[in-house]
Amino acid sequence: MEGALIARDRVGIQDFVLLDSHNSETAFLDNLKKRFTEDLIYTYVGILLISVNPCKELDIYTKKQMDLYMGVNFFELPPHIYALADNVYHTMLSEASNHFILISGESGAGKTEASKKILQYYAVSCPSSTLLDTVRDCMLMFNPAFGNGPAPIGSGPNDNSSRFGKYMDIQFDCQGDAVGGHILSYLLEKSRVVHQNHGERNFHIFYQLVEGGEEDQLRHLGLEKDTQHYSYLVQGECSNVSSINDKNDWKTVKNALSVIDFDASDTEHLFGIIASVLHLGNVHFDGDTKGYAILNSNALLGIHVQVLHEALTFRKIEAKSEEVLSPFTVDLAICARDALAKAIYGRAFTWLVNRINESLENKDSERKTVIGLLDIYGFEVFSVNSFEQFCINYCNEKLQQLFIQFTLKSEQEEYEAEGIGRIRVHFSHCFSGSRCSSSTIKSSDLVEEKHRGIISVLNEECMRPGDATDLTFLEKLEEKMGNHPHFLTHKLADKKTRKSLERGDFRLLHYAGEVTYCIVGFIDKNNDLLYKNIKDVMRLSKNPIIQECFPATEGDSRRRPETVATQFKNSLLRLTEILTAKEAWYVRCLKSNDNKQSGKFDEVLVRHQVKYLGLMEHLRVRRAGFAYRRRYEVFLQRYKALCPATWPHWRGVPAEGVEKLVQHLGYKPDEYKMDRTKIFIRYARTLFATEDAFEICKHELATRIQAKYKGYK
Ligand code: AD9
Ligand code: MG
Repeated sequence: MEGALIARDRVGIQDFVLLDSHNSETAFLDNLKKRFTEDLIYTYVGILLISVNPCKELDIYTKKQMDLYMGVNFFELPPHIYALADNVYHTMLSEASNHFILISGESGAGKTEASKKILQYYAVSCPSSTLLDTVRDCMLMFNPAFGNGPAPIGSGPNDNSSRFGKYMDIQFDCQGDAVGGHILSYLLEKSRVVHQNHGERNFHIFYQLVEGGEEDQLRHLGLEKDTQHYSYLVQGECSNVSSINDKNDWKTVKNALSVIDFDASDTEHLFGIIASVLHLGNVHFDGDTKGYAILNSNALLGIHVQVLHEALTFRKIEAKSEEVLSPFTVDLAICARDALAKAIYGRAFTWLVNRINESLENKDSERKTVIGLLDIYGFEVFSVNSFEQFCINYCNEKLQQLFIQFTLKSEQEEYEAEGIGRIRVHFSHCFSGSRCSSSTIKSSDLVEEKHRGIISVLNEECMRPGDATDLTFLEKLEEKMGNHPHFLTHKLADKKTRKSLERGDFRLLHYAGEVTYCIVGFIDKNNDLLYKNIKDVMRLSKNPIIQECFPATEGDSRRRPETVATQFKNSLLRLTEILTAKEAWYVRCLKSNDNKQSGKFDEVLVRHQVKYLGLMEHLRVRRAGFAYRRRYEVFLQRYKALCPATWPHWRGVPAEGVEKLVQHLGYKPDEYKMDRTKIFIRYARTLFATEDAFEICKHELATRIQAKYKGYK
């Protein structure tokens, strides 16, 4: 296993715990780089997997590779995402416990690719995998088509940037068959539907439909076969991306829809919605003599043009028992139109997630265990950062905290529970406190604190429609956060820093670095309001999906809907609860360079990620503690052949068998500790020596059996 492998490994060390130069960042980076140059993109820190984006296709995801990793012990083969996936699966089965794999890293680092690889592995390796095929097909379609779009150029572009977060459960029965699945989606970046910055595309599905849709279908939907014709598709001046083939992807989408039992009419209705959004984008308003808006388009969504006209150009105000219509200016009508387009897409997206969940639902009530996969949008720093980046980065900050809490806490708890004592490691870099003296101040507190946090202040401003503007929100922030070391604005900055800040900006110091947010749109995006009469009108649509998306009950509710930031904060709280109840595994994805250039290892960029992801600290925890731990049963099962007292069977208590075994092997007292359920081995070399002995023993056994067999012949 590892001992033998280390010698065999071509380049570098495959587990950082074994690195000679203790805790040196330079040695850490050297090792990563060495391996990266040899296309060895995976490296372990104990059981944490680091993956460096190769920015090119590698020949390591074949069926043959999958077979190789199936059921093999974690350290027996070179590091691989399949090894991690396999180990999680087998641990789940043998311990009947629940697990999750947290995949993190900044935008473009390879998180979604990693989650796809894990799903593909399970689809091939699990005994009965029909359901997993469905899951995989759904994900291969749903992610890119409905939830992805390229991130802006200049930010380390990712043509397939995830514009929503996703947590997915796969449920297994006690035989290890996948029996169910469930997806939770987080905060879709709806604003992309109506507006794209330079270098961005809208969601891929729009282009796929226009480019790939059959002639009949397009005619039926009233669509032109030309993406340039649609105002919602051309704003980023980036409708064609060389790495994307919309026509082919369209086929994948159609195939996946059939997998989740979409019939012809479902498909027609879904694409009717996609087409309507495109049509809506082309709705223009002229001003009448008084400057009020008049709609100049034909019927949409099966709603009579006159009715839609009224909804998009007037606001209905209920005064006492009367209803008064107040006309919109052209600008307000455009806002109402865009709000409607976003709402339609957003709600249809949620509807589709629910529909996928229905088809993945486990109908059987038998006890099951779960592997969760978390693939969220990575930390983002663009040239202009808005409300979406604010939410995304806050989410990343929360996950980072969770990682630290889990790794540190679980290590400490395990040692304490086993009476091994406490370890102390300071995670100073990974909280957003690297610039200030106290590492306990976190930017997520600054964001989410009750009554005082940024979300609270934003919500308060959103409660004062009419009076509140983005600028009054900024002033309130300055009032409340003025002294916070992680918060800065033009007004609060010193002369030198002030130059880098516009008047409408605020800057936060996150764990991964500083981000400057442009305040424009915060209030509107957080409110995400849709006028009641527009909702009422949508209910008249003949499209059954639209009817489901705009239920009658919603219109009756007088309660103010929760703001977007509050919904997001609450969904992250629930996610934390889901994750805390499971055993954690980590894939930390690193971006090798900012230009998707294959083979380029940008040391400064990687060093920065290693730092803020807390990888050095994680390594320190691993080193300070016991590098390896094994349950007694597992340890005994593997090495029992090395000791006459345990071979071929140990009939007593497993812990005693292990004690006999390690004494026979000559372990020194400081090399290991025995706890309630596991043996802890301090040095990798001890384990490797054992593993080498095992290799020899296996070899001898095989030779002996062969000789015996020959004797019979
Ligand atoms: V974002 O936060 O959603 O913007 P991700 O998800 O971290 O981001 P993604 O998985 O989409 O990044 O990877 C970006 C691109 O890098 C992919 O489209 C691939 O072209 C490339 N990539 C990433 N990982 C691998 C890999 N293991 N092998 C080959 C890869 N290419
Ligand atoms: Mg992604």
